[in-house]
Amino acid sequence: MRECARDKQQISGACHHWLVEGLTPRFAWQIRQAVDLGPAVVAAGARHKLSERLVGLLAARGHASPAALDAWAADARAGLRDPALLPDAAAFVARVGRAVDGRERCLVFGDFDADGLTGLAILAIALRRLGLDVATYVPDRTDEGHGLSSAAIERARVNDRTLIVTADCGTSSGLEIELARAAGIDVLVTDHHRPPPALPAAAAVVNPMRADSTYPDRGLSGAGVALKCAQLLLGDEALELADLAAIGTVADVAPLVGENRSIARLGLELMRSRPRPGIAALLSAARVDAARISPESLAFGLVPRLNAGGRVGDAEVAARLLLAQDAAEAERLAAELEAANGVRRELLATALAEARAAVDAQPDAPVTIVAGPWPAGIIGLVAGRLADERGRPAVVFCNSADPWRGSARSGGFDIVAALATMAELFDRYGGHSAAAGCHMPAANFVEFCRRLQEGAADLRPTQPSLLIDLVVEPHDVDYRLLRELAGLEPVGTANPQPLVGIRGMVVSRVRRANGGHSQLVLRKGAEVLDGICFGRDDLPDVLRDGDRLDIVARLDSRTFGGYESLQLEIRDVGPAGSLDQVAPPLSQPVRAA
Ligand SMILES: [Mn+2]
Repeated sequence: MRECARDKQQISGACHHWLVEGLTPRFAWQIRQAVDLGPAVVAAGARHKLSERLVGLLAARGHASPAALDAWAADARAGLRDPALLPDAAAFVARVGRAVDGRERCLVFGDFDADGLTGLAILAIALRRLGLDVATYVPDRTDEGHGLSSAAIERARVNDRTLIVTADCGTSSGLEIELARAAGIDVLVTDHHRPPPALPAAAAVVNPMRADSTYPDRGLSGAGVALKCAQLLLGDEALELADLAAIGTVADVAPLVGENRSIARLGLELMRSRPRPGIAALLSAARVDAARISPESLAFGLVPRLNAGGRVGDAEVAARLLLAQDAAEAERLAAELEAANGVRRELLATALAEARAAVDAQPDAPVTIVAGPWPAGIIGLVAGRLADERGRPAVVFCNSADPWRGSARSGGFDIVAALATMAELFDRYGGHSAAAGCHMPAANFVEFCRRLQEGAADLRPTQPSLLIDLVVEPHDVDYRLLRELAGLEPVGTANPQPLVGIRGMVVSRVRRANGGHSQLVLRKGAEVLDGICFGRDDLPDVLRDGDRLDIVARLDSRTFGGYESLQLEIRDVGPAGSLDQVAPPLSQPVRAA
């Protein structure tokens, strides 16, 4: 063992220095590959008054040409595409025009999650602005499931509604659309889901994912497609609805690059400056300061509340909230959602505890599979948590009715491809590489477990990783760096929060904080920096004053007692020198254009 220079810090005979070295990072650290900036890129950065460090960060994230930097720095509206390029745009406009001329009554049908609900609100507002009589319909998650439902068609029929417009669904509802046609109802589909081989016989299928689509951006959410349809009808006036589209975009974890970045920028600005009543009520329920609203606060504050109705109560409440015109009504509906969200939280906590207890009995299984009497609206959340915690795929079933409902999360494994190899076990299944769902007769459970575990036998739990944007010395951590990092906003999916690796920070104080977190005071020269490490209550046991650490953190600014100060949101810690041991990228640096 190495000689310890700090005898007084020896603990129960062991040298403390050894303990710090024994502190290994929880994550696999990776450093984003630096790009060799050419003079044209440096010049483009200077033209937009971006610091060279920020240009370097952007280039390493793939914005490595003058054109990409121009697009990044441009006005948000400049990033919007021409909605007329969407497939069936002309048919959509023509059919709505006929409805206006004929004073037809319409029904807007939206999926029960936050993307569908915001898409529904966008379309309902846009169609009403044209003078149409519009009713809305949100299907029940348990009774009706995803896609246009026959109950909605029946509702339209008895109320003499002759046009249905879908939001975030409908591309796979061929049978229901036939039913509607037989009842004399036309359907306009607006959607972003991957289409089946045959498109439905709708009056229009506005979906950028169609095989024949030439739309230049394939990342739109369902609410994003709804916004583009509103643009077709209202022109620039539709951009007042970008707040709703931004929520749907974040809720659907759509990439915040390309057109989605523009939608997010426009929408966040609207929510900061003049939120509509429903959003103002949700922000105050979630205790989100409108001035600090971000994709992250939407994802953690607003989206779970909008989804709560669909999961444990009535999703129509969320639709009415988004459409509410006065503050009093909005507050009442937001309180209803708040109650549903509380129930959702309790159900999730109970289901998670029960599921964890069950899977503890199968520690070595390559896939976590568990069934329990949990609500169908909760099992996807349970599967997501188990996949994260255990670093491997998870499938969670609701077994309270036969067929069972199942929800799967990939944990880095193509789950829908695995389900496809045993399609005969399901009544139905679907999804994408990261998340999938199925309906399965209870009798098939044993066979399902056997085949999925066998198929995944080679899988090993993966150590989650942190991708570091920039490695700096402690004296580089200042407000200037924070401002430059803010140049990457809005951050979210596909444009993540920038992480900074900081070399050799010295621990000045460490203590346990409420809620299983640790608070650290770290020295940089003569000054100190406050840090918080969420979800780690072990640090006070392994760290002592004077220890030298490398840390990976996100920079933030906190206001406390009227003073603003930098704060480090620490994602991981390792002994000093850890950052120098991160393996360099295997490939050669990319040269910028
Ligand atoms: Mn969607």
